[in-house]
Amino acid sequence: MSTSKRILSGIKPSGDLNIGGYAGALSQFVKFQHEFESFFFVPDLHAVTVAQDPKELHQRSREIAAYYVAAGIDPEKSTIFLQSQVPAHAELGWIMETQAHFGELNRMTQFKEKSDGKEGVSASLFTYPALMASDILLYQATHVPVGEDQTQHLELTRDLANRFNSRFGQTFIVPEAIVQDIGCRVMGLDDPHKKMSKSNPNQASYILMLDEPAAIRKKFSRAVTDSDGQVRYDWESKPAVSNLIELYSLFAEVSTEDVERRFDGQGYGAFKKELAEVVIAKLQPIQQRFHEIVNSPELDEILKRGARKANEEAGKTLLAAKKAMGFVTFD
Ligand code: ATP
Ligand code: LTN
Repeated sequence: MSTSKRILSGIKPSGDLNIGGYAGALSQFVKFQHEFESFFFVPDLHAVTVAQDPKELHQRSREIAAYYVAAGIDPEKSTIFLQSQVPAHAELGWIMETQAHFGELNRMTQFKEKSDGKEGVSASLFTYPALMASDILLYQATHVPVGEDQTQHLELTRDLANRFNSRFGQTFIVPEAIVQDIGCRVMGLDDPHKKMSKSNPNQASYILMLDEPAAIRKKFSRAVTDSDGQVRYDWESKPAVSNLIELYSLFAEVSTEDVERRFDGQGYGAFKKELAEVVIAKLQPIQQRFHEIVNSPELDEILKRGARKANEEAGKTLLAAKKAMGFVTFD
């Protein structure tokens, strides 16, 4: 079993990526690839737990992979692949369902939020965290960089790994979540109490990775603030401004104290204008590379190579897990 430091993470191809996903996930992937052996995948099997249009799913899956490369993940160093091209995910996912308790799955807040008030909720939306555990455990990941909303799923993954190991013998590494302080929970521009999310019907509440500069300037100029006029980082009393400070800090790669100092006494107008410019500056090269690669044979090659490597790695763990459980295997 591998003991080196490894990360695995992914972004669902279920909608247009916004800068919350960039802050909480993608920018972290880019940073950590140098420190860890890395696996970045597109959880397309997770996306279909809610209905997806086949054409859109197809295109969005390519898009997420293209964002990985465009944002700076080096496909020579990291493995980039599509979940549906590695059958072991579904197979270990089933095994994880046999280990997960109904009550545990029933406590997952993401399930509650996504199923609340909906008709025809799929069984897979309920068992989703078991598949997520399989994604992580198959690669013996030691660390999983995610936004704050995924920490509950990570806790369950740890519980399932421990449960399996104690029932059947040491098989899986028990992974740790990495949730960084800044940007792990980017809030909507219209409401600092709601996560920035593409499911919000108010389009001004989020900035998409592919938004044009004019749209970005407009959305930031309309972002809610408060009435005291000071650029001060204080989530308790100034959540809307603190959210913008975190975004500035993340996109300009400076500390939140630096942001406070820079805009001391300047008011929100100047701050928001410059925030829009730092976000535009960071997104522009990513957008350009994204458009070059998204429908290219280069991306196909990266994904094919990634699938080969991922199948190899995942196959080893799956076999070990099946043997440990007593399935007859011939190898
Ligand atoms: P949905 O809003 O449809 O549930 P999502 O954006 O939460 O989707 P993904 O696109 O798979 O789901 O998210 C990818 C990663 O980005 C996850 O690690 C998630 O925690 C992180 N993330 C998503 N939104 C935010 C946000 N507003 N702030 C910080 N991190 C986020
Ligand atoms: N559940 C995550 C997406 C996801 C994931 C994973 C993230 C599926 N499998 C494995 C990290 C590791 C989400 O909703 N954002």
